[in-house]
Amino acid sequence: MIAMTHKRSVRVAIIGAGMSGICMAVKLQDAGIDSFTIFEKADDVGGTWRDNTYPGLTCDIPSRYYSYSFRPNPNWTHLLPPGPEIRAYFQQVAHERGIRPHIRFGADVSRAEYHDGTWRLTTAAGEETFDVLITATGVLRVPRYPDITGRETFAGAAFHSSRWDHSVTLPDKRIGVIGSGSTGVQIVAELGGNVRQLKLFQRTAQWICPMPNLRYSLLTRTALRRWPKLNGLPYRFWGWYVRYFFGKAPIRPGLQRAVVTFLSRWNLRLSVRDKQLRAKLTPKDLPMCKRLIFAGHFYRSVQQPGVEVITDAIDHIEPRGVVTADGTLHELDVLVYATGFDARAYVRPLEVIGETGLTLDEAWADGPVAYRSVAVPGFPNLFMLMGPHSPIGNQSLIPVAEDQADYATWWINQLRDGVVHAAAPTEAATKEYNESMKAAMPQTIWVTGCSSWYLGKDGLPELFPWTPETHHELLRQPELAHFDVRTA
Ligand code: N01
Repeated sequence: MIAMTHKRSVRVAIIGAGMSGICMAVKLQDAGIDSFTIFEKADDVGGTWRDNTYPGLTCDIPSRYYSYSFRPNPNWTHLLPPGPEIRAYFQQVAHERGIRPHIRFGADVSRAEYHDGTWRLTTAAGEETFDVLITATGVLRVPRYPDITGRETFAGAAFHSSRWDHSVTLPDKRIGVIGSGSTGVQIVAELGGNVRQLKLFQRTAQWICPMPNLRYSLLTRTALRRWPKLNGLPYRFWGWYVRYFFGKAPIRPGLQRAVVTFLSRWNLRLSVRDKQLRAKLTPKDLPMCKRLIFAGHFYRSVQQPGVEVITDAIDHIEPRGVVTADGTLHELDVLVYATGFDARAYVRPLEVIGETGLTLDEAWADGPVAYRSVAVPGFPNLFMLMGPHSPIGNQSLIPVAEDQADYATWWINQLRDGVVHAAAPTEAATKEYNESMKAAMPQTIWVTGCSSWYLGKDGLPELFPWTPETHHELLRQPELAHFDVRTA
Protein backbone atom coordinates (compact mmCIF):
# COMPACT_ATOMS: atom_id res chain seq x y z
CA MET A 1 0.00 0.00 0.00
CA ILE A 2 1.15 3.55 -0.69
CA ALA A 3 1.89 5.52 2.44
CA MET A 4 0.56 9.07 2.50
CA THR A 5 2.48 11.85 4.13
CA HIS A 6 -0.26 13.06 6.49
CA LYS A 7 -0.57 10.78 9.48
CA ARG A 8 -3.79 10.76 11.43
CA SER A 9 -4.00 10.04 15.12
CA VAL A 10 -5.31 6.53 15.72
CA ARG A 11 -6.85 5.91 19.12
CA VAL A 12 -5.97 2.44 20.33
CA ALA A 13 -7.56 0.70 23.31
CA ILE A 14 -5.62 -2.18 24.82
CA ILE A 15 -7.43 -4.35 27.33
CA GLY A 16 -5.07 -5.85 29.88
CA ALA A 17 -1.71 -4.75 31.29
CA GLY A 18 -0.13 -8.18 31.52
CA MET A 19 2.73 -9.55 29.46
CA SER A 20 0.93 -9.06 26.11
CA GLY A 21 -0.61 -5.67 26.89
CA ILE A 22 2.78 -4.25 27.85
CA CYS A 23 4.30 -5.82 24.73
CA MET A 24 1.63 -4.18 22.55
CA ALA A 25 2.23 -0.80 24.17
CA VAL A 26 5.99 -1.00 23.55
CA LYS A 27 5.46 -2.01 19.91
CA LEU A 28 3.16 0.98 19.41
CA GLN A 29 5.64 3.32 21.02
CA ASP A 30 8.40 1.95 18.80
CA ALA A 31 6.21 2.71 15.79
CA GLY A 32 5.80 6.27 17.05
CA ILE A 33 2.22 5.77 18.20
CA ASP A 34 1.46 7.24 21.59
CA SER A 35 -2.30 7.54 21.35
CA PHE A 36 -3.13 4.37 23.25
CA THR A 37 -4.91 3.65 26.50
CA ILE A 38 -4.57 0.45 28.49
CA PHE A 39 -7.58 -0.64 30.51
CA GLU A 40 -6.57 -2.79 33.46
CA LYS A 41 -9.17 -4.02 35.91
CA ALA A 42 -6.64 -4.67 38.71
CA ASP A 43 -4.36 -2.21 40.45
CA ASP A 44 -1.02 -3.25 38.98
CA VAL A 45 0.57 -4.63 35.83
CA GLY A 46 1.64 -8.25 35.43
CA GLY A 47 -1.53 -10.22 34.62
CA THR A 48 -1.09 -13.86 35.50
CA TRP A 49 2.18 -13.07 37.31
CA ARG A 50 0.33 -10.59 39.48
CA ASP A 51 -2.58 -12.93 40.25
CA ASN A 52 -0.56 -16.08 40.91
CA THR A 53 1.51 -15.88 44.07
CA TYR A 54 1.38 -19.48 45.30
CA PRO A 55 4.41 -21.01 47.04
CA GLY A 56 6.81 -22.48 44.51
CA LEU A 57 5.52 -20.34 41.62
CA THR A 58 8.10 -20.59 38.86
CA CYS A 59 7.91 -20.31 35.11
CA ASP A 60 8.97 -23.56 33.50
CA ILE A 61 10.35 -21.81 30.41
CA PRO A 62 14.01 -20.73 30.71
CA SER A 63 14.20 -17.16 31.97
CA ARG A 64 16.53 -15.99 29.21
CA TYR A 65 13.82 -16.85 26.68
CA TYR A 66 10.94 -15.81 28.93
CA SER A 67 11.92 -12.20 28.25
CA TYR A 68 10.97 -9.67 25.60
CA SER A 69 13.44 -9.79 22.69
CA PHE A 70 13.71 -6.01 23.03
CA ARG A 71 14.43 -6.07 26.75
CA PRO A 72 16.80 -8.79 27.96
CA ASN A 73 17.08 -9.14 31.70
CA PRO A 74 20.62 -9.76 32.93
CA ASN A 75 19.31 -10.04 36.48
CA TRP A 76 17.43 -13.36 36.29
CA THR A 77 18.67 -15.36 39.24
CA HIS A 78 17.70 -18.81 37.93
CA LEU A 79 17.45 -20.86 34.79
CA LEU A 80 13.69 -21.00 35.45
CA PRO A 81 12.48 -17.64 36.72
CA PRO A 82 10.64 -17.41 40.04
CA GLY A 83 7.18 -15.78 39.80
CA PRO A 84 8.04 -12.65 41.85
CA GLU A 85 11.03 -11.92 39.56
CA ILE A 86 8.82 -12.15 36.49
CA ARG A 87 6.31 -9.79 38.01
CA ALA A 88 9.10 -7.35 38.90
CA TYR A 89 10.43 -7.61 35.33
CA PHE A 90 7.08 -6.57 33.82
CA GLN A 91 6.75 -3.76 36.36
CA GLN A 92 10.23 -2.61 35.42
CA VAL A 93 9.57 -2.66 31.65
CA ALA A 94 6.29 -0.73 32.14
CA HIS A 95 8.15 1.81 34.24
CA GLU A 96 11.19 2.19 31.95
CA ARG A 97 9.07 2.59 28.84
CA GLY A 98 6.76 5.17 30.42
CA ILE A 99 3.73 2.96 29.94
CA ARG A 100 2.15 3.45 33.35
CA PRO A 101 0.66 6.89 32.51
CA HIS A 102 -1.25 5.18 29.68
CA ILE A 103 -2.85 2.67 32.05
CA ARG A 104 -6.23 3.13 33.68
CA PHE A 105 -6.06 0.90 36.72
CA GLY A 106 -9.30 -0.41 38.22
CA ALA A 107 -10.96 0.02 34.82
CA ASP A 108 -12.95 -3.09 34.00
CA VAL A 109 -14.28 -2.93 30.44
CA SER A 110 -17.68 -4.64 30.41
CA ARG A 111 -18.67 -4.01 26.79
CA ALA A 112 -17.02 -3.14 23.49
CA GLU A 113 -19.21 -2.39 20.48
CA TYR A 114 -18.14 -1.60 16.94
CA HIS A 115 -20.41 1.18 15.82
CA ASP A 116 -20.08 3.71 12.99
CA GLY A 117 -16.45 2.80 12.33
CA THR A 118 -15.23 3.02 15.91
CA TRP A 119 -15.07 0.83 19.00
CA ARG A 120 -17.20 2.12 21.86
CA LEU A 121 -15.95 0.83 25.21
CA THR A 122 -18.00 0.81 28.40
CA THR A 123 -16.48 0.91 31.89
CA ALA A 124 -17.99 1.98 35.21
CA ALA A 125 -16.69 5.49 34.38
CA GLY A 126 -18.76 5.73 31.17
CA GLU A 127 -18.22 5.29 27.44
CA GLU A 128 -15.27 6.12 25.24
CA THR A 129 -14.50 5.54 21.58
CA PHE A 130 -11.39 4.18 19.90
CA ASP A 131 -10.37 3.31 16.36
CA VAL A 132 -8.73 0.01 17.21
CA LEU A 133 -9.39 -2.53 19.92
CA ILE A 134 -6.62 -4.83 21.13
CA THR A 135 -7.49 -7.57 23.56
CA ALA A 136 -4.56 -8.67 25.69
CA THR A 137 -6.54 -10.45 28.36
CA GLY A 138 -4.41 -13.58 28.73
CA VAL A 139 -5.38 -17.21 28.45
CA LEU A 140 -5.58 -18.79 31.89
CA ARG A 141 -7.25 -16.03 33.81
CA VAL A 142 -10.65 -17.27 35.00
CA PRO A 143 -10.18 -19.77 37.90
CA ARG A 144 -12.05 -23.06 37.64
CA TYR A 145 -13.38 -24.46 40.90
CA PRO A 146 -14.24 -28.15 41.13
CA ASP A 147 -17.86 -29.17 41.24
CA ILE A 148 -17.58 -31.25 44.42
CA THR A 149 -20.52 -31.73 46.79
CA GLY A 150 -20.12 -29.86 50.06
CA ARG A 151 -17.32 -27.59 48.82
CA GLU A 152 -18.86 -24.57 50.53
CA THR A 153 -19.10 -26.35 53.91
CA PHE A 154 -15.35 -26.73 54.52
CA ALA A 155 -14.55 -25.05 57.86
CA GLY A 156 -10.86 -24.32 57.22
CA ALA A 157 -9.24 -21.91 54.78
CA ALA A 158 -10.00 -22.75 51.16
CA PHE A 159 -8.86 -20.92 48.05
CA HIS A 160 -7.94 -21.32 44.40
CA SER A 161 -4.22 -21.53 43.60
CA SER A 162 -4.42 -18.22 41.73
CA ARG A 163 -6.06 -16.48 44.69
CA TRP A 164 -3.60 -17.56 47.38
CA ASP A 165 -4.52 -16.40 50.87
CA HIS A 166 -1.22 -15.26 52.36
CA SER A 167 -2.82 -14.56 55.74
CA VAL A 168 -2.84 -18.33 56.35
CA THR A 169 0.32 -19.64 58.01
CA LEU A 170 1.34 -22.97 56.55
CA PRO A 171 4.05 -24.84 58.51
CA ASP A 172 1.70 -25.96 61.31
CA LYS A 173 -1.18 -26.93 59.02
CA ARG A 174 -2.63 -30.04 57.42
CA ILE A 175 -2.96 -29.00 53.80
CA GLY A 176 -4.87 -30.64 50.98
CA VAL A 177 -4.12 -29.79 47.34
CA ILE A 178 -6.69 -30.85 44.74
CA GLY A 179 -5.18 -31.08 41.27
CA SER A 180 -1.89 -32.35 39.90
CA GLY A 181 -1.33 -30.10 36.88
CA SER A 182 1.65 -27.74 36.57
CA THR A 183 0.34 -25.64 39.46
CA GLY A 184 -0.48 -28.45 41.91
CA VAL A 185 2.91 -30.03 41.23
CA GLN A 186 4.80 -26.79 41.89
CA ILE A 187 2.89 -26.22 45.14
CA VAL A 188 3.51 -29.76 46.37
CA ALA A 189 7.17 -29.60 45.35
CA GLU A 190 7.55 -26.47 47.47
CA LEU A 191 5.47 -27.46 50.51
CA GLY A 192 6.35 -31.16 50.81
CA GLY A 193 8.32 -31.66 54.01
CA ASN A 194 7.80 -28.05 55.09
CA VAL A 195 4.29 -28.33 56.52
CA ARG A 196 2.71 -30.54 59.18
CA GLN A 197 0.91 -32.69 56.66
CA LEU A 198 0.34 -32.49 52.91
CA LYS A 199 -2.15 -34.50 50.88
CA LEU A 200 -2.22 -34.31 47.11
CA PHE A 201 -5.60 -35.37 45.69
CA GLN A 202 -4.60 -36.59 42.26
CA ARG A 203 -7.33 -37.54 39.79
CA THR A 204 -4.95 -38.13 36.90
CA ALA A 205 -1.22 -38.73 37.09
CA GLN A 206 0.90 -36.47 34.88
CA TRP A 207 4.29 -36.83 33.24
CA ILE A 208 7.07 -34.74 34.67
CA CYS A 209 10.20 -33.89 32.76
CA PRO A 210 13.30 -33.32 34.88
CA MET A 211 14.57 -29.76 34.86
CA PRO A 212 17.01 -28.77 37.59
CA ASN A 213 16.61 -25.09 38.33
CA LEU A 214 20.20 -23.88 38.24
CA ARG A 215 21.17 -20.61 39.84
CA TYR A 216 22.99 -18.00 37.79
CA SER A 217 26.17 -16.88 39.48
CA LEU A 218 26.78 -13.29 40.45
CA LEU A 219 29.61 -13.31 37.93
CA THR A 220 27.24 -14.23 35.07
CA ARG A 221 24.75 -11.58 36.07
CA THR A 222 27.46 -8.93 36.43
CA ALA A 223 28.95 -9.82 33.03
CA LEU A 224 25.54 -9.61 31.32
CA ARG A 225 24.91 -6.23 32.93
CA ARG A 226 28.35 -4.97 32.03
CA TRP A 227 28.21 -6.14 28.39
CA PRO A 228 24.51 -6.04 27.41
CA LYS A 229 25.22 -7.37 23.93
CA LEU A 230 26.08 -10.75 25.49
CA ASN A 231 22.40 -11.17 26.43
CA GLY A 232 21.50 -12.00 22.85
CA LEU A 233 23.42 -15.26 22.98
CA PRO A 234 21.50 -17.03 25.78
CA TYR A 235 18.22 -15.64 24.38
CA ARG A 236 18.95 -17.29 21.04
CA PHE A 237 20.23 -20.50 22.59
CA TRP A 238 17.26 -21.05 24.92
CA GLY A 239 14.89 -19.95 22.18
CA TRP A 240 16.35 -22.58 19.88
CA TYR A 241 16.17 -25.23 22.63
CA VAL A 242 12.51 -24.54 23.51
CA ARG A 243 11.42 -24.33 19.88
CA TYR A 244 13.48 -27.31 18.73
CA PHE A 245 12.22 -29.71 21.42
CA PHE A 246 8.90 -28.42 22.67
CA GLY A 247 7.80 -26.72 19.48
CA LYS A 248 8.26 -29.95 17.53
CA ALA A 249 7.71 -32.83 19.98
CA PRO A 250 3.95 -32.41 20.38
CA ILE A 251 3.08 -31.76 16.76
CA ARG A 252 4.62 -34.78 15.03
CA PRO A 253 6.37 -38.04 15.86
CA GLY A 254 10.17 -37.92 15.68
CA LEU A 255 13.39 -37.50 17.61
CA GLN A 256 12.13 -34.69 19.83
CA ARG A 257 9.07 -36.65 20.94
CA ALA A 258 11.22 -39.72 21.61
CA VAL A 259 13.66 -37.70 23.76
CA VAL A 260 10.91 -36.04 25.80
CA THR A 261 9.17 -39.40 26.30
CA PHE A 262 12.40 -41.10 27.35
CA LEU A 263 13.30 -38.35 29.84
CA SER A 264 9.84 -38.28 31.41
CA ARG A 265 9.62 -42.06 31.82
CA TRP A 266 13.12 -42.39 33.26
CA ASN A 267 12.63 -39.43 35.54
CA LEU A 268 9.79 -41.27 37.24
CA ARG A 269 11.55 -44.63 37.29
CA LEU A 270 14.78 -43.30 38.78
CA SER A 271 13.18 -40.85 41.19
CA VAL A 272 10.54 -43.08 42.78
CA ARG A 273 11.81 -46.48 43.94
CA ASP A 274 8.68 -47.47 45.87
CA LYS A 275 6.70 -49.49 43.34
CA GLN A 276 3.31 -48.72 44.85
CA LEU A 277 3.92 -44.99 44.82
CA ARG A 278 5.41 -45.20 41.34
CA ALA A 279 2.30 -46.99 40.09
CA LYS A 280 0.15 -44.20 41.52
CA LEU A 281 2.29 -41.58 39.79
CA THR A 282 2.44 -43.34 36.42
CA PRO A 283 0.21 -41.65 33.85
CA LYS A 284 -1.86 -43.71 31.47
CA ASP A 285 -1.47 -41.28 28.59
CA LEU A 286 1.59 -40.24 26.59
CA PRO A 287 4.01 -37.51 27.70
CA MET A 288 2.88 -34.13 26.27
CA CYS A 289 -0.72 -35.23 25.65
CA LYS A 290 -1.52 -33.02 28.60
CA ARG A 291 0.78 -30.06 29.03
CA LEU A 292 4.15 -31.49 30.07
CA ILE A 293 5.20 -30.53 33.58
CA PHE A 294 8.74 -29.52 34.44
CA ALA A 295 9.70 -29.84 38.05
CA GLY A 296 13.02 -30.53 39.65
CA HIS A 297 11.96 -31.87 43.02
CA PHE A 298 8.30 -32.92 42.94
CA TYR A 299 9.10 -36.63 43.21
CA ARG A 300 11.46 -35.94 46.10
CA SER A 301 8.76 -33.92 47.85
CA VAL A 302 6.04 -36.55 47.61
CA GLN A 303 8.43 -39.01 49.31
CA GLN A 304 8.94 -36.72 52.31
CA PRO A 305 7.42 -37.78 55.66
CA GLY A 306 3.95 -36.32 56.08
CA VAL A 307 3.24 -36.19 52.34
CA GLU A 308 0.68 -38.48 50.75
CA VAL A 309 -0.66 -38.89 47.22
CA ILE A 310 -4.34 -39.81 47.34
CA THR A 311 -5.69 -41.39 44.18
CA ASP A 312 -9.11 -42.48 45.48
CA ALA A 313 -11.78 -40.30 43.93
CA ILE A 314 -13.11 -37.45 46.01
CA ASP A 315 -16.66 -38.20 47.11
CA HIS A 316 -17.48 -34.98 48.92
CA ILE A 317 -16.12 -32.23 51.10
CA GLU A 318 -17.36 -31.73 54.65
CA PRO A 319 -16.44 -29.19 57.35
CA ARG A 320 -13.49 -31.26 58.63
CA GLY A 321 -11.97 -32.13 55.27
CA VAL A 322 -12.22 -34.27 52.16
CA VAL A 323 -14.01 -37.62 52.09
CA THR A 324 -12.83 -40.05 49.40
CA ALA A 325 -14.88 -42.77 47.73
CA ASP A 326 -13.52 -45.43 50.11
CA GLY A 327 -15.20 -43.54 52.98
CA THR A 328 -11.96 -42.12 54.46
CA LEU A 329 -12.17 -38.64 55.93
CA HIS A 330 -8.94 -36.72 55.28
CA GLU A 331 -8.96 -34.06 57.97
CA LEU A 332 -7.51 -30.76 56.79
CA ASP A 333 -6.94 -27.19 57.92
CA VAL A 334 -6.33 -25.73 54.47
CA LEU A 335 -7.71 -26.78 51.09
CA VAL A 336 -6.12 -25.52 47.88
CA TYR A 337 -7.93 -25.83 44.57
CA ALA A 338 -5.19 -26.25 41.96
CA THR A 339 -7.94 -27.16 39.54
CA GLY A 340 -7.00 -24.96 36.62
CA PHE A 341 -8.73 -22.31 34.60
CA ASP A 342 -11.46 -21.80 32.03
CA ALA A 343 -9.19 -21.82 29.00
CA ARG A 344 -11.97 -20.95 26.59
CA ALA A 345 -12.89 -17.64 28.18
CA TYR A 346 -10.45 -15.53 26.14
CA VAL A 347 -11.77 -11.98 26.41
CA ARG A 348 -15.01 -13.03 28.04
CA PRO A 349 -16.99 -12.16 30.20
CA LEU A 350 -16.32 -8.88 28.33
CA GLU A 351 -19.15 -8.52 25.80
CA VAL A 352 -17.73 -7.77 22.34
CA ILE A 353 -20.21 -6.76 19.64
CA GLY A 354 -19.23 -6.71 15.97
CA GLU A 355 -20.45 -4.54 13.12
CA THR A 356 -23.62 -6.57 12.42
CA GLY A 357 -24.62 -6.73 16.07
CA LEU A 358 -23.28 -10.25 16.42
CA THR A 359 -21.48 -10.83 19.72
CA LEU A 360 -18.23 -12.74 20.04
CA ASP A 361 -20.18 -15.20 22.23
CA GLU A 362 -22.55 -15.86 19.32
CA ALA A 363 -19.77 -15.98 16.75
CA TRP A 364 -18.02 -18.54 18.96
CA ALA A 365 -21.08 -20.62 19.78
CA ASP A 366 -19.31 -23.72 18.40
CA GLY A 367 -15.96 -22.80 19.96
CA PRO A 368 -13.54 -19.89 19.58
CA VAL A 369 -12.19 -19.39 16.07
CA ALA A 370 -10.05 -16.67 14.61
CA TYR A 371 -8.03 -15.84 11.54
CA ARG A 372 -4.41 -16.76 12.36
CA SER A 373 -5.27 -16.37 16.07
CA VAL A 374 -5.44 -12.56 15.83
CA ALA A 375 -8.63 -11.39 14.10
CA VAL A 376 -12.28 -12.34 13.61
CA PRO A 377 -14.55 -11.76 10.57
CA GLY A 378 -17.23 -9.15 11.25
CA PHE A 379 -15.15 -7.49 13.99
CA PRO A 380 -13.16 -4.80 12.12
CA ASN A 381 -10.07 -3.31 13.71
CA LEU A 382 -10.12 -5.88 16.49
CA PHE A 383 -6.83 -7.64 17.12
CA MET A 384 -6.35 -10.29 19.75
CA LEU A 385 -3.14 -11.24 21.51
CA MET A 386 -3.19 -14.90 22.65
CA GLY A 387 -6.42 -15.42 20.76
CA PRO A 388 -7.82 -18.83 19.74
CA HIS A 389 -5.24 -21.41 18.60
CA SER A 390 -2.23 -19.37 19.61
CA PRO A 391 0.85 -21.55 20.16
CA ILE A 392 0.52 -21.79 23.92
CA GLY A 393 1.69 -25.30 24.83
CA ASN A 394 5.15 -25.76 26.35
CA GLN A 395 6.31 -22.52 24.72
CA SER A 396 7.40 -19.09 25.74
CA LEU A 397 4.34 -16.94 25.12
CA ILE A 398 6.45 -13.80 24.88
CA PRO A 399 7.70 -14.27 21.27
CA VAL A 400 4.14 -15.27 20.36
CA ALA A 401 2.81 -12.02 21.79
CA GLU A 402 5.54 -10.09 19.98
CA ASP A 403 4.57 -11.60 16.61
CA GLN A 404 0.91 -10.84 17.21
CA ALA A 405 1.62 -7.30 18.43
CA ASP A 406 3.82 -6.62 15.36
CA TYR A 407 0.99 -7.81 13.15
CA ALA A 408 -1.55 -5.52 14.83
CA THR A 409 0.92 -2.64 14.66
CA TRP A 410 1.24 -3.12 10.89
CA TRP A 411 -2.52 -2.60 10.52
CA ILE A 412 -2.58 0.33 12.91
CA ASN A 413 0.12 1.96 10.80
CA GLN A 414 -2.11 1.58 7.74
CA LEU A 415 -4.90 3.35 9.60
CA ARG A 416 -2.50 6.05 10.70
CA ASP A 417 -1.31 6.58 7.15
CA GLY A 418 -4.93 7.00 6.13
CA VAL A 419 -4.86 4.22 3.55
CA VAL A 420 -7.15 1.93 5.53
CA HIS A 421 -10.18 2.85 7.57
CA ALA A 422 -11.21 -0.60 8.70
CA ALA A 423 -10.03 -4.16 8.18
CA ALA A 424 -11.38 -7.55 9.16
CA PRO A 425 -10.51 -10.99 7.83
CA THR A 426 -12.91 -12.55 5.36
CA GLU A 427 -15.10 -15.50 6.33
CA ALA A 428 -13.56 -17.55 3.54
CA ALA A 429 -9.95 -17.02 4.64
CA THR A 430 -10.84 -17.69 8.25
CA LYS A 431 -12.68 -20.89 7.35
CA GLU A 432 -9.85 -22.11 5.18
CA TYR A 433 -7.30 -21.40 7.90
CA ASN A 434 -9.31 -23.21 10.55
CA GLU A 435 -9.91 -26.19 8.29
CA SER A 436 -6.21 -26.53 7.58
CA MET A 437 -5.56 -26.50 11.32
CA LYS A 438 -8.18 -29.18 11.88
CA ALA A 439 -6.58 -31.33 9.21
CA ALA A 440 -3.21 -31.04 10.96
CA MET A 441 -4.52 -31.99 14.43
CA PRO A 442 -4.49 -35.80 14.04
CA GLN A 443 -0.67 -35.62 13.79
CA THR A 444 -0.40 -34.05 17.21
CA ILE A 445 0.06 -35.78 20.52
CA TRP A 446 -2.80 -33.79 22.03
CA VAL A 447 -5.39 -36.04 20.40
CA THR A 448 -4.00 -39.31 21.74
CA GLY A 449 -6.67 -39.87 24.32
CA CYS A 450 -6.14 -37.73 27.42
CA SER A 451 -8.44 -35.03 28.70
CA SER A 452 -6.94 -31.61 29.21
CA TRP A 453 -7.67 -27.91 29.06
CA TYR A 454 -6.13 -27.99 25.58
CA LEU A 455 -9.26 -29.60 24.15
CA GLY A 456 -12.24 -27.64 22.90
CA LYS A 457 -15.92 -28.53 22.93
CA ASP A 458 -15.47 -30.58 19.76
CA GLY A 459 -12.69 -32.63 21.38
CA LEU A 460 -10.04 -31.05 19.14
CA PRO A 461 -7.10 -29.14 20.61
CA GLU A 462 -7.40 -25.39 20.72
CA LEU A 463 -3.69 -25.14 20.06
CA PHE A 464 -1.51 -24.34 17.09
CA PRO A 465 -0.66 -27.58 15.25
CA TRP A 466 2.50 -26.28 13.57
CA THR A 467 5.87 -25.00 14.72
CA PRO A 468 6.44 -21.61 16.38
CA GLU A 469 8.44 -20.68 13.25
CA THR A 470 5.30 -21.24 11.15
CA HIS A 471 3.34 -18.98 13.47
CA HIS A 472 5.99 -16.31 13.04
CA GLU A 473 5.88 -16.75 9.26
CA LEU A 474 2.06 -16.59 9.12
CA LEU A 475 2.09 -13.26 10.91
CA ARG A 476 5.17 -11.75 9.28
CA GLN A 477 3.22 -9.88 6.63
CA PRO A 478 -0.57 -9.59 6.33
CA GLU A 479 -2.09 -11.17 3.23
CA LEU A 480 -4.36 -8.44 2.00
CA ALA A 481 -6.46 -10.80 -0.11
CA HIS A 482 -7.58 -12.42 3.14
CA PHE A 483 -9.03 -9.16 4.43
CA ASP A 484 -12.08 -7.11 3.80
CA VAL A 485 -10.36 -3.73 3.72
CA ARG A 486 -12.29 -0.49 3.72
CA THR A 487 -10.73 2.79 2.77
CA ALA A 488 -11.90 6.10 4.16
O1 N01 B 1 -4.38 -26.51 35.81
P1 N01 B 1 -4.62 -27.86 34.96
P2 N01 B 1 -3.01 -25.90 36.36
N1 N01 B 1 -11.54 -33.25 41.14
O2 N01 B 1 -5.91 -27.65 34.26
C1 N01 B 1 -7.57 -31.49 38.51
C2 N01 B 1 -0.01 -23.04 33.10
N2 N01 B 1 0.96 -23.04 34.17
O3 N01 B 1 -3.37 -24.64 37.07
O4 N01 B 1 -6.18 -34.04 34.98
C3 N01 B 1 -10.25 -33.61 41.18
O5 N01 B 1 -3.44 -28.23 34.18
C4 N01 B 1 -7.21 -31.96 37.13
O6 N01 B 1 -7.39 -33.36 37.05
P3 N01 B 1 -7.57 -34.07 35.59
C5 N01 B 1 0.25 -24.23 32.21
O7 N01 B 1 -0.04 -23.90 30.88
C6 N01 B 1 2.20 -22.74 33.79
O8 N01 B 1 -2.20 -26.88 37.06
O9 N01 B 1 -8.54 -33.21 34.84
N3 N01 B 1 -9.29 -33.05 40.43
C7 N01 B 1 -5.76 -31.51 37.06
O10 N01 B 1 -4.91 -32.39 37.74
C8 N01 B 1 -0.72 -25.23 32.77
O11 N01 B 1 -1.03 -26.28 31.88
C9 N01 B 1 3.18 -22.73 34.72
O12 N01 B 1 -8.07 -35.40 35.89
C10 N01 B 1 -9.68 -32.07 39.60
C11 N01 B 1 -5.79 -30.18 37.82
O13 N01 B 1 -6.95 -30.21 38.63
C12 N01 B 1 -1.86 -24.33 33.06
O14 N01 B 1 -1.28 -23.18 33.64
C13 N01 B 1 2.91 -23.04 36.04
C14 N01 B 1 -11.02 -31.64 39.50
C15 N01 B 1 -5.90 -29.00 36.89
O15 N01 B 1 -4.77 -28.96 36.08
C16 N01 B 1 -2.90 -24.86 34.00
O16 N01 B 1 -2.24 -25.53 35.06
C17 N01 B 1 1.61 -23.34 36.40
C18 N01 B 1 -11.97 -32.28 40.32
N4 N01 B 1 -13.26 -31.95 40.29
C19 N01 B 1 0.65 -23.33 35.45
N5 N01 B 1 -11.09 -30.66 38.59
C20 N01 B 1 4.53 -22.38 34.24
O17 N01 B 1 5.48 -22.76 34.85
C21 N01 B 1 -9.84 -30.48 38.11
N6 N01 B 1 -8.98 -31.33 38.72
C22 N01 B 1 4.68 -21.60 32.98
